[in-house]
Amino acid sequence: FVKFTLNGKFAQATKGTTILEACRTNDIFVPTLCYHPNLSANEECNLCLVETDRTQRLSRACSTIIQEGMEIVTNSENVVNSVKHNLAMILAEHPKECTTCESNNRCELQDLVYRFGVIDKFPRKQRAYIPKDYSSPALIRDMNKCIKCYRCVKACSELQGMDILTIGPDGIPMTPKNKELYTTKCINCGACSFYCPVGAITENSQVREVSNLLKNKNGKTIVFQTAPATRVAISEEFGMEPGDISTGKMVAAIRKLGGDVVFDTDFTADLTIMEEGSELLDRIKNGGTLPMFTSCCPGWINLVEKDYPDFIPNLSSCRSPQGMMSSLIKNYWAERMGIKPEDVVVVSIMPCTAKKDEAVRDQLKTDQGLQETDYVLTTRELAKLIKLNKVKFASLKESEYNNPLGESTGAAVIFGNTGGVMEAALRTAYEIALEKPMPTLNYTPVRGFQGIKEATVDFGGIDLKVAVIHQASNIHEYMQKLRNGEVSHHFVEFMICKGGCIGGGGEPKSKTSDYLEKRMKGIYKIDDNFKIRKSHENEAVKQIYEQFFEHPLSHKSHHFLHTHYHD
Ligand code: HC0
Ligand code: SF4
Repeated sequence: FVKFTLNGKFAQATKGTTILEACRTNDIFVPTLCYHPNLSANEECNLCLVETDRTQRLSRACSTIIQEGMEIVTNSENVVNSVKHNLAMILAEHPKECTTCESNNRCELQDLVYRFGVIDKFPRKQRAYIPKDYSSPALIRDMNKCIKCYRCVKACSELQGMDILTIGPDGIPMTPKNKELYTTKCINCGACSFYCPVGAITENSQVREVSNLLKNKNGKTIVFQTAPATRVAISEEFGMEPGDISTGKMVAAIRKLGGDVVFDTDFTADLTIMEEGSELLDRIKNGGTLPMFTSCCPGWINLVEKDYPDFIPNLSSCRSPQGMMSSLIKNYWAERMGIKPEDVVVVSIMPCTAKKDEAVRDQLKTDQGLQETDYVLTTRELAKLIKLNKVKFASLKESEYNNPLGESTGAAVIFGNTGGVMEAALRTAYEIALEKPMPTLNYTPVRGFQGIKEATVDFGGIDLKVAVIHQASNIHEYMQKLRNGEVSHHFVEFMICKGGCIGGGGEPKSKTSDYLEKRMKGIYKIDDNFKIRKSHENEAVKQIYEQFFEHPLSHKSHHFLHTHYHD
């Protein structure tokens, strides 16, 4: 331990602690823009200034290690004036477009400028205009708003191992050869947008379109679907804790906004297990390509298509649950309801920016050429829509999903956590193959935050070898090992974001250090409380097979629930 004083009060911390970490533990506010606890420190923004001795010399709190006996002052006039000066310099280069900026009200620069009462005193420093990049359906880049904190660069390289963004000659992050994002090897994961403190990289928002649609329906029926991971994260936008379960309030809010029908993507997560589990057993029995890879994460699909096209045959042919749900709504449900598919608009609520990209895939259109998922709003965007309409989320009375496509199980909701698809698949595949339930439903070897998890399940005669990988940097490591023949598995689950969908690039930008753990716990709590925790026991799933698909992997399921990929 080292002992020191913090604004005159005695404190202690373990050796090696930075001043910034100690301030945060002691609830002392220190302004930062380039710092994020999940990324390495880079000393770019010059805002975390503190005095560390009795002179007025300033140090950066993010990179200064506390020494025994240090006298740290964070609130002197000298510190405050220096922070204000540095903020004013950043502001001089920043476009004043707050009122129309996607990041308005969640912008870290805006917060600090307000908090310190910074006056926009310097003459505008004109930077050469950089054309906005609207190429991606998932993300928009307006690098004129960049404050050179490089959190996007670090998210892309340190967390995702993608290295799409590098620091350009003018100090602004750039894509390879300055190409439009969509034409690079970017997988649209949205990690860059999640970590951007301002509005330089944001989700390609469809809030206005959906808002207008809900106000002026023009005879259309608006059908929503909500992904597993949204229900434990949206709460954070309304002052509740990460992991607080808001399923019923989220459904109620959507109804209040004008949504006509609300289905649960969890229903098609159960359906995915039926199809994908059967596909796995079929591949094992009939010598199909192994290991089979899960196919529900659209960032992962982009990565295979762009970086590992030789592994396309390993991908399950199942559409993602989002894709299956939209297909069911337009091709099955609409007809049953006597509504023309062109009069149905599907709005999908996802924790993920890459789902916006998945939605526009050519393969995911109806036979008549209609896009099946019309709009994708991230969890952040749904929260914005709710706030714009002044819906009092926290006090809403809970509402239930519509049926039959709103019925689900505990197996479906755990899709939102890394390892969840695997655990759900094992619960069903084991029981179908061995005609007895798995000894334990909570299959812990595939749970938790370890980057690469491996397990062997005794599948009555064969040892089924499975692996679960999350976060793109770990995926690169695994794929290298697979190429080199250093690993061998039957079935592998891949999720591009850390923690799985709960850590999606479109989730609320929570600042606590434990938000992922809390969201993960929230998901497992929902599963624990479900009466039915296995996909094949979902009555509505059984019914849809009886009435329409007949059996998994039938001709009809192939047509409506499966897909193919680009190489
Ligand atoms: Fe996921 Fe999904 S679980 S990818 O992580 O499979 O986005 O939440 O909706 O589609 O269900 C995301 C989350 C989904 C899909 C489901 C899968
Ligand atoms: Fe990198 Fe993901 Fe951002 Fe693309 S979306 S630039 S891969 S962090």
